[in-house]
Amino acid sequence: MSEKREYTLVDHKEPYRYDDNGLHVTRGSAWSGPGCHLGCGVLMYTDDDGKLVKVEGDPENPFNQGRLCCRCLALPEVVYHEDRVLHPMKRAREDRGKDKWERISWDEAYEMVTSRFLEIKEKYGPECIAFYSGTGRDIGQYITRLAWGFGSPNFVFAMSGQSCYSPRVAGCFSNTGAFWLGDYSQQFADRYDDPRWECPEYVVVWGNNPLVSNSDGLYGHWVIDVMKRGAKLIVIDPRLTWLGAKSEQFLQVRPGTDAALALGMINFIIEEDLYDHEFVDLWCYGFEELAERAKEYPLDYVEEVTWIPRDKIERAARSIAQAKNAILQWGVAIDQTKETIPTAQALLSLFEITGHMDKPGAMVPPPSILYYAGGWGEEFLTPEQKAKLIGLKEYPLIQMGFQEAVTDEYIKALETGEPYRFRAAWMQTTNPLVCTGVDPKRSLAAQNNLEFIVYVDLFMTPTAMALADVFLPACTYPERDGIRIGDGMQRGETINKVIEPLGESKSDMEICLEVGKRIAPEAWPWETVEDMFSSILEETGYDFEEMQKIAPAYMPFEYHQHEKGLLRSDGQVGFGTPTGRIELWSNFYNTCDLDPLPYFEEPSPGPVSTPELLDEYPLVLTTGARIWSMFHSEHRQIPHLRALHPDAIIQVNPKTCREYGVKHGDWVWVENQRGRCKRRVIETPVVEERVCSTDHAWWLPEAPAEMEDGLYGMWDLDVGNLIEYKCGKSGFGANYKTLLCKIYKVEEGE
Ligand SMILES: Nc1nc2c(c(=O)[nH]1)N[C@H]1C(S)=C(S)[C@@H](COP(=O)(O)OP(=O)(O)OC[C@H]3O[C@@H](n4cnc5c(=O)[nH]c(N)nc54)[C@H](O)[C@@H]3O)O[C@H]1N2
Ligand SMILES: Nc1nc2c(c(=O)[nH]1)N[C@H]1C(S)=C(S)[C@@H](COP(=O)(O)OP(=O)(O)OC[C@H]3O[C@@H](n4cnc5c(=O)[nH]c(N)nc54)[C@H](O)[C@@H]3O)O[C@H]1N2
Ligand code: SF4
Ligand SMILES: [Mo]
Repeated sequence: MSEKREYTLVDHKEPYRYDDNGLHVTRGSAWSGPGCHLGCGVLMYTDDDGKLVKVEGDPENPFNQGRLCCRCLALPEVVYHEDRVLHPMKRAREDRGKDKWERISWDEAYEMVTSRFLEIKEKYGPECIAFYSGTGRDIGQYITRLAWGFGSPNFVFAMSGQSCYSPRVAGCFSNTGAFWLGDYSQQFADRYDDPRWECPEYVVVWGNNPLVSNSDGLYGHWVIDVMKRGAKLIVIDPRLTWLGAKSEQFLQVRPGTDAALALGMINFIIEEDLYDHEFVDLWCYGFEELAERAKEYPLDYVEEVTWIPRDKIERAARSIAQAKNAILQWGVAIDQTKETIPTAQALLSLFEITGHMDKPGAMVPPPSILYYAGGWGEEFLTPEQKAKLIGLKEYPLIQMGFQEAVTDEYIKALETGEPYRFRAAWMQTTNPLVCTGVDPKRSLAAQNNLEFIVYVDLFMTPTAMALADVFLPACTYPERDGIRIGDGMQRGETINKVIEPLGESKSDMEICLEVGKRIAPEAWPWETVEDMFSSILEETGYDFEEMQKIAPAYMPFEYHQHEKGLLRSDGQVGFGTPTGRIELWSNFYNTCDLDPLPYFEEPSPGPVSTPELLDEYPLVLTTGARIWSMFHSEHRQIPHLRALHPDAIIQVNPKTCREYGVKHGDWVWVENQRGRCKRRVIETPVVEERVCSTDHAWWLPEAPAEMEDGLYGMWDLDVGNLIEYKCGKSGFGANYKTLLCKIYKVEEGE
């Protein structure tokens, strides 16, 4: 065991388990399942019968300071929901799509998985098995270890262009050698009171809706916390969000044109000589080239492209440039456009040339992440196997993200058997048919070519009903232990078991360990999950039990790391790039045969790139804006959460409603050249007349399950019907948030 790391701890009044008014309370961190991106501090209350009674926010936890959103408050409804699958099941391959499941024991399930996986490995090679994961949950790294330990490079996050987070991560690492987060003092145990922290002058919320989504390590209420301390907001969104309504400046952007907006601002800032000369001279590479490129984006042109009046763009650019410190609070809308890489590059460049990097209240690099969060188990993958990652040859940039296969190439591989035929898949924490994936008919046919599919989830889902051969039941977070090390600023937090897993469900980590031991014993040497957690925590000097007691534990943190040699592996000052500087002109993109400078490309289809479609499909459509009560395709069966958002909706401007003869509450078809889905109209001025915004990931757990009967109503509801598999030039990004459509009333009986 290493020496104990120096953590800053919270002065708790009670031990992590204590009694209160006849109930037993356990302090800990939330995570998944059900899904979420964060790990808020929770107090879980259980009774003498070992039942979870309620969950409250932990006021002593600096992260959320007692606050909690509806999904954690409704946790007991999830845990005890009658639809949970509580024992392993199997089904004959020819019965896919039918509700013909047969209960089996865990031993039989493990035996089936082990024998099929080992047989495929022996006959065809381990790369012929794909290991799928959904969005960031605390099981993510175990899935990559399962894949890599087994020898398969094919870790699949089944979004076209892996359009979530990975593109922004790849963009940041390629050109700065680090990842960057807004500094809301989350790295300090005493938060806003820490004397080192300074309040940002501006928070620029760009393609993100933090209050609702709490994504990627950011607790949305921090934006309000810093507003209360004086921060001003600029919100860039096609919809007037709650934060947008409270902002100093709201820029209602046309979906998919963010790169043009950022480049226009860069050009204006350089022309007006408002950039940070010292930071650019000392720490940036390629400024002249960026300035030259930005000249292609004069504000008259940018106004026309983005639909934002020029004076608003000027004001926002000036505010960002002249601010003492500012945060780029970007979101998934930046990933969900086909040319995401130059878009992310443009946004980041704007904050780089204005010097909002590595200082208090600006963008800061998270403290060194435990090895486990990066590429846990990567050492088991030989270079020869790694080279077989689907899409790596065509799109070398993908190695800078989360090392997922390029989904669009993977779907092709499933269809053609080239460069090799996939035989089986492990799907854990993902619902690719209605959520990550698009074009569900194509997606279903392609994945049906797999001979053997293992699916691990809490509930039956459309994907499992359509495709799985073995179903393994996972449990929720109060039913198991875990460690919360992942996204955002690192802190030691544990997930603490408070009730026994229901039925025969098991923790995801235990499932991975048990399967791992059987299919790749060298990678899974631990007896128990606790041993595994302690081994992950080894470099901290604490074992799992000790960490449970001291959590949350805050790592040391410093500002101005680039000036202190803390960002480079050789200990030199500067950034972890070939030039040692922030690369505005990207050497890495250049070696990947990509444009080294940011640019804007019109979304296609779109009102400018495909004018021929405009007569038929005159509206711009963005999809998937997050809703409070549901995490992607989850929570549809949870009564209190469903009540908050009972139907799949589309937001339409009142004037547009009148034009198309529809009104608030009507059911409409939303249709484009690829297909259609059903939506209920919300008449609202938050979207402008030319733009609509609609939900994603809809299915109805209450509807008939079998494929023949509509697969939980998904065929009519899936917005994926309107989206194609088509990634950007880098292998990243796809048009989830930039489509065209028309709307018309659903006829009676339809
Ligand atoms: N049109 C459109 N589509 C989108 C988006 C969009 O904006 N527009 N957003 C996309 C984005 S950004 C993402 S990340 C993807 C997300 O896609 P997914 O991560 O696949 O989405 P979920 O529906 O949250 O999760 C899938 C399944 O995981 C199960 N699950 C939850 N927690 C756990 C757990 O701890 N263990 C196990 N074993 N199972 C668990 C749930 O029950 C659910 O069935 O969707 C994408 N799809
Ligand atoms: N409750 C809940 N929370 C979630 C999730 C969930 O499903 N439910 N999903 C989680 C996941 S995986 C992710 S990735 C995050 C995502 O969290 P966010 O980044 O907040 O994602 P969205 O809500 O999809 O989009 C954010 C905003 O971008 C706007 N937008 C749409 N198109 C564009 C565009 O072209 N340009 C700009 N500038 N803005 C645009 C939308 O109107 C929306 O207000 O949320 C996570 N948190
Ligand atoms: S963001 Fe909401 S659902 Fe997620 S852990 Fe925090 S309170 Fe729970
Ligand atoms: Mo995501």
